[in-house]
Amino acid sequence: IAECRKNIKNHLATPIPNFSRGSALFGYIGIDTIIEQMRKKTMKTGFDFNIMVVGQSGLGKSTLVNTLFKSQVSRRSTSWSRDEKIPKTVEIKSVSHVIEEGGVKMKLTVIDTPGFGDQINNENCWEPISKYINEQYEKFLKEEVNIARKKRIPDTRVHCCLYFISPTGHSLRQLDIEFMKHLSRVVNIIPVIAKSDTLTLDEKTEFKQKVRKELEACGIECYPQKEFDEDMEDKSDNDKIREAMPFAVVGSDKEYQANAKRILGRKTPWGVVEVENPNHCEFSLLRDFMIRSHLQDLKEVTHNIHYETYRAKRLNDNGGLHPISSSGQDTQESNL
Ligand SMILES: Nc1nc2c(ncn2[C@@H]2O[C@H](COP(=O)(O)OP(=O)(O)OP(=O)(O)O)[C@@H](O)[C@H]2O)c(=O)[nH]1
Ligand SMILES: [Mg+2]
Repeated sequence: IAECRKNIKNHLATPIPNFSRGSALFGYIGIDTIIEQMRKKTMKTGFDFNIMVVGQSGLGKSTLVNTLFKSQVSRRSTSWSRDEKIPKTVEIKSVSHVIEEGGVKMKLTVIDTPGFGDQINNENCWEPISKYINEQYEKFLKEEVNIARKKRIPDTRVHCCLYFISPTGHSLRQLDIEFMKHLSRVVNIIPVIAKSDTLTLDEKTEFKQKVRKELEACGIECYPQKEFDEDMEDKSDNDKIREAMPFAVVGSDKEYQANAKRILGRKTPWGVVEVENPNHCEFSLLRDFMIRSHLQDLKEVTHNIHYETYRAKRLNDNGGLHPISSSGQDTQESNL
């Protein structure tokens, strides 16, 4: 106690260097170390991030899945080789890859879906996709209401859905509008213009503008949704993104040699379209937007808005979901 008193006396005797700082009156508490504590925790547990690709058949969805894994996203992780020709996708399939950077582990899962819109009757063709998304919410909800719930529930919910628009240069198809109208309420949709190497620069600019106008006219709210901008800074950052959307992408899983560097690209008679070169297409802009600037926000909107809506509806409909005991199935904790 005497030691303690002495310390306090000494402390009070020391002149306070900066009166404008409230905490200076009492000395440094260390509130800001929370950041370091959170960083350590995240490094230990890692995190899940799930992207889904959706759109009509043949627009390059499976190719873009490979592009994502072969691009700088995962270059530093174990080598990813899948060089055979990409077949037509016939069922929903997910590919996961643990990527580690600066000691932080991310389990990136990309969910590939079969193209739709090539049937005679395309009515409700988005149903299998909407079913898959809801199934992941249901899985999470069941884990949450479990009496003996896990410390960390594996997150398989779709954090962002890349919707592929055909590079027609005309307008959106009715099917695109219907899909986005239905799904934008349950998942974060990011529209992309597929195979943008088929458009000239002017066509691309014009088409992007047209798509933005059409989406607005149809009342479709893609990610980042205006209503969830938290402050003016958020709004001005997101406005820039909303003005740049939809990102015009090019996909490829073939590597070429350029200036002593291996690059992902598409070889044409008039040169190589470099997938990760921002002067050639917007793939790297899209990737940086999803991973470098908005990853946490995509996860938060999924959890706080989309999942919460599902959860409230489900609990209401059911008159309160009964606790479910551990089924033994799918109960493995995330092993990140
Ligand atoms: N020009 C061009 N062709 C592409 C691009 N991406 C993919 N392709 C080609 O388009 C064809 C179809 O690609 P996939 O990736 O199988 O298309 P998908 O959307 O997965 O098709 P489904 O599985 O039937 O839904 C392949 O021949 C690809 O090489 C691109 O960005 N530009
Ligand atoms: Mg496919």
